[in-house]
Amino acid sequence: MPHAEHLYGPPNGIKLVWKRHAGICTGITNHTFMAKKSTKGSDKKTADLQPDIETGSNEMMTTDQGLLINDDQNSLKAGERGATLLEDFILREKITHFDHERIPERIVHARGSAAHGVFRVYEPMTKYTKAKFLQDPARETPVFVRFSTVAGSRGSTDLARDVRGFSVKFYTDEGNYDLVGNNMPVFFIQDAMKFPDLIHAVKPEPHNEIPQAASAHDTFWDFISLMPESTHMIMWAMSDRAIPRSLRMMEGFGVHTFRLINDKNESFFVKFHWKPLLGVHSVAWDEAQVISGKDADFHRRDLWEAIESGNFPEWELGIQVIPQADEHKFEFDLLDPTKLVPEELVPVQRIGRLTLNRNPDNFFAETEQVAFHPGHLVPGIDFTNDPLLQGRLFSYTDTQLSRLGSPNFHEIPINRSVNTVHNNQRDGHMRQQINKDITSYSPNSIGGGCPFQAKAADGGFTSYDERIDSKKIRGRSKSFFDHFSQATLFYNSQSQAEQAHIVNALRFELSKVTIPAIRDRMVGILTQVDKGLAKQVADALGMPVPKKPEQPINHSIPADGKPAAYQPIKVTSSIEKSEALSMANTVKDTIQTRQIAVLAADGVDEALLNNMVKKLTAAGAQTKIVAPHLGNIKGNKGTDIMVDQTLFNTASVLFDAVYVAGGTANVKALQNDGDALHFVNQAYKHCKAIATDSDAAALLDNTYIDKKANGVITDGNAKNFIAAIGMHRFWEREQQPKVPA
Ligand code: HDE
Repeated sequence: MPHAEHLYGPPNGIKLVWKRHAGICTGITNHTFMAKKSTKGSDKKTADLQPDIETGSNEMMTTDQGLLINDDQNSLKAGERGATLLEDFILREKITHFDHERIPERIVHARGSAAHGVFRVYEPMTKYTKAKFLQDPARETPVFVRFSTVAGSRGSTDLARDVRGFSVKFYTDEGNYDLVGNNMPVFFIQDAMKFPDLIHAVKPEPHNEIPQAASAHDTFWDFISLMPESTHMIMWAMSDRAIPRSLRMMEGFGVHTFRLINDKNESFFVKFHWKPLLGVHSVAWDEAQVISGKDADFHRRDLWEAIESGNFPEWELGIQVIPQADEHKFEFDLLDPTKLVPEELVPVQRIGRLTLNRNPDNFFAETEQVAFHPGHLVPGIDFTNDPLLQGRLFSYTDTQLSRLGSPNFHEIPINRSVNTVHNNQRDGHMRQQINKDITSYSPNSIGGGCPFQAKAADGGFTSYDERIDSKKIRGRSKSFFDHFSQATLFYNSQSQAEQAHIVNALRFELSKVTIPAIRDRMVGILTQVDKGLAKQVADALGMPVPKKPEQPINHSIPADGKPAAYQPIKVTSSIEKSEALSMANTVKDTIQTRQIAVLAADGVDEALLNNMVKKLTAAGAQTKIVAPHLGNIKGNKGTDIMVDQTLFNTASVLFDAVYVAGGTANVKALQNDGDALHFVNQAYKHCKAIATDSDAAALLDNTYIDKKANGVITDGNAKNFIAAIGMHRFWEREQQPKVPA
């Protein structure tokens, strides 16, 4: 046994460094989420409440039954070269566990990233709701937030053109409250009955499972072109909102109209919003496609790194409150999830702040096993009859049963309520709780009647006593028949550049459709939104705008009618434009957490480089030295400067802006380096801020860059560069002759 000592500890010379909990085995604790105070960076030391089994420095490897393992390198064999013995229970335990490591991925929203954090309300919301977590500004409510794409599978790219999920689990003292929303305020369909159809249409086609995480294919547009109620959502999905710069720079929306209920049992309709403090920003479509190849984890990495470096992402919770009496005041139906309530009609009140301050410790245990449900409510919040929401109330528990495999999914640490759970639910797969009482029924006398029901005054949940008095019907209200006016409102509210991006997205997607009749129907629908939009799309598809567009058939049945096709209508919107719908009006005065590439080679002017890096860092940005090789480069004064990334292993699309430092030898090297030229060309193509020191401006002569264009700074002025980065992008550059790569 020449290597025997290796089996009993680390090989000589290798010092084991345990990541955390050195010397302590925490075992499985009862709860994960007691508020963890966190200042800067990760607060792993306080993670002593974590529900994972940690390895201490003196601990030995065991089987799942706790038996110490003597040899984890070799299976048990009949002789040195013999067959493996069935008797080897240690091998079988290990392989069996491995074979069952995967659980079914979510049918939608499979690709996700999450973080822990806290929520705090600014003022008591007593006027509108009795929900306790919305009363006390001194109280921090722990949260777990999961972001996701919808269509792709678990390993798909972050940068797919898609809706983003934005799910928040509040661990309140009154039980878990889940706000399971999206980054767009409306949805494709009005009735839950159509959800499986929508998802079947957008998922990869069943014969060849192509394309992954993309809506640009026949079945999706076939369905959409026959579902005029999707038109408003399609405008959002084709806009830049579908390709966010960062999960930290997205809005969130509850989508449906919910209810707030106060302690006098008064009900208010409410729309929920999340407003990111860094503003709402997106990337260019060409950029998104390149990022998908260069770094498919772009959003996941960005979220993780921001939290690790102490740059905690923040959002304000906004509410639009509509008194019960105003239910029918609008030209749209509040129960119709294809409509938003323009902020001009009902302003958004910002009532609290969400801060994400801790990364999960284990992706599977937390991000994968978290189970959201729009039906996880607390007293003071309730549903409306939105038919999409009503269908969701069934779906989410049902899906957890197949995904997590047991009705005990609420006992998985990430899903546990901080309020102690007492009820008569018992047993089932993987039950964790050991109930010691003999009564699992109510009423009982043996158990003293426990657990008791809670009075409403003591926090017992009561549903809002909405009056319902009607016939059973399959159909929908005529107030749901307008499918185009808010699609037009959205399009009209966009800046010129944003409109151009919608046109291009539709051109891209529809050009991937192989069946001409589908393209015809879609362009026909677009004529209902805006004639100019339809014409521009049709031109790129090489087809005429249908003279008499095929009237889209609405398949829903009027509540009072027969099951015959009828035409959707377009009502006149009471406003023509809504500022809040355009990202052009977002926050543009901060460069916090922006990633800046500093291109440099041997001979770089150290003074200029240091000065720029210092100023960018002071303004909150993060700089990376990108050079032709790894290791160090030599500055013009002979100093070794450490390189972060190379022109070969990174790319311009992974940065927000580029700075090219001065220095004669440096400029000469970069000027003749194809990768460096490609780097700045691409930054220019994607309309990013570019700065050079005065002598380094010569490098731009070898590129497609117009030195006079907006956002191009050629005198090394840091102040102007910082202001330009804050603008996010200079989309007007897209009008100029295009950069080829
Ligand atoms: Fe979901 N949705 N959904 N959805 N949804 C799921 O639940 C469903 C809808 C949303 O990070 C599933 O646990 C139906 C609207 C998010 O874990 C499933 C309908 C909105 C997430 C499901 C909708 C959403 C989901 C899949 C139409 C925005 C990810 C896995 C009636 C308001 C949650 C799961 C996470 C996940 C069903 C429509 C948001 C299958 C039937 C509208 C953010 O239950």
